[in-house]
Amino acid sequence: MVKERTVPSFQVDSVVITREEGLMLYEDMVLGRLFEDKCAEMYYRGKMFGFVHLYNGQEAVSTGVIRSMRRDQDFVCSTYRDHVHALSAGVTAREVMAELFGKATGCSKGRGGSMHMFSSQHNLLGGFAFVAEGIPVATGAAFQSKYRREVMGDESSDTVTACFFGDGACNNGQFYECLNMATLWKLPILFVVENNKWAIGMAHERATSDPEIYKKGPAFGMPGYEVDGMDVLAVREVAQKAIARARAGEGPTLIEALTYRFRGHSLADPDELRDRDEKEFWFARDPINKFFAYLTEHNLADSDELKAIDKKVQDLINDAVEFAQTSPEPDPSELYRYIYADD
Ligand SMILES: Cc1ncc(C[n+]2csc(CCOP(=O)(O)OP(=O)(O)O)c2C)c(N)n1
Ligand SMILES: [Mg+2]
Repeated sequence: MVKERTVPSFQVDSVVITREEGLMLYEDMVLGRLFEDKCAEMYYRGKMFGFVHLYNGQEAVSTGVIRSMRRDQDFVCSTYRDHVHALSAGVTAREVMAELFGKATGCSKGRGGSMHMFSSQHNLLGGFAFVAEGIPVATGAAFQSKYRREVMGDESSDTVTACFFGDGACNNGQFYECLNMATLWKLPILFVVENNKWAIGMAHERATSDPEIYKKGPAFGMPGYEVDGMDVLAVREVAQKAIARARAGEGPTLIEALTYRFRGHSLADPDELRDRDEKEFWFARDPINKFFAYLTEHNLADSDELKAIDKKVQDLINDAVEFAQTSPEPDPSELYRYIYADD
């Protein structure tokens, strides 16, 4: 039997959510899951190229954090595993799918592909392909929020940045440098580690001095929280606390969400290294099934209603594929466009 880290307990009964919030969180997670399933299908049909990293299993983290933020005002920074962060941030399924197909209608105009989702409209700072590369960019975004308020006198500048990265990124120097500066300058940022136990084929415990990443927060003078990353309500509660702290000018927070990717590292990974028992343990904790049960048990929704949401989301994704397929390729004459911000 695999020995798993004990996930902190969370009292769901202490949570207050309205039916509307519950349905919104559910729909956001289902959108992430069904979108990724469709990507796998399209990738194996040869519709997209390069590496494609799916987010299945980790939905509660994206939804719990990003849907607690102010859409289009707060900033989100991602990694190469970025499709679902983009969707939670408000980028449409059409634009994300078209980007994956390399089409001119994609959110990065077809120039980025899977690992480089970007949207200035939704303050999505990008997916970054180098491990930990987004952390300094997100730290810079948090810095500008504070600079605008304190140096340029813009009282309304109270935006918050959420920076997502993996357990593997926490062994990279940029992580430590940014934690240091974020506390030093009390920056409004959430460092969200999605600890899915693996960095490609490297097990987290084999690669790091102290596998409990949240403990590194207090070492840099910021709170560190360990949270069940398969429970959207637990993630949401911790995120709300960290966002309130950041918005109040009290500084950064490190959140370690314990989660698991349900598929291989990328669609090119046969996923033969991870233990079967380990996978079964985490599959049984599927965040969508868990939240489905919560909503029905607490009489916030009935199963038919939730299944109708699944169907609506599936239709939306089918429409996104149709849109991507029928969209034009970028025009070769535009090869040098969108290199500089003025474009
Ligand atoms: C600087 C750098 N080194 C190595 C790689 C190759 N690489 C791509 S993903 C990855 C694993 C990262 O794992 P983690 O941060 O846990 O994120 P996850 O894939 O689990 O979401 C590595 C080593 C890279 N992209 N960038
Ligand atoms: Mg990982």
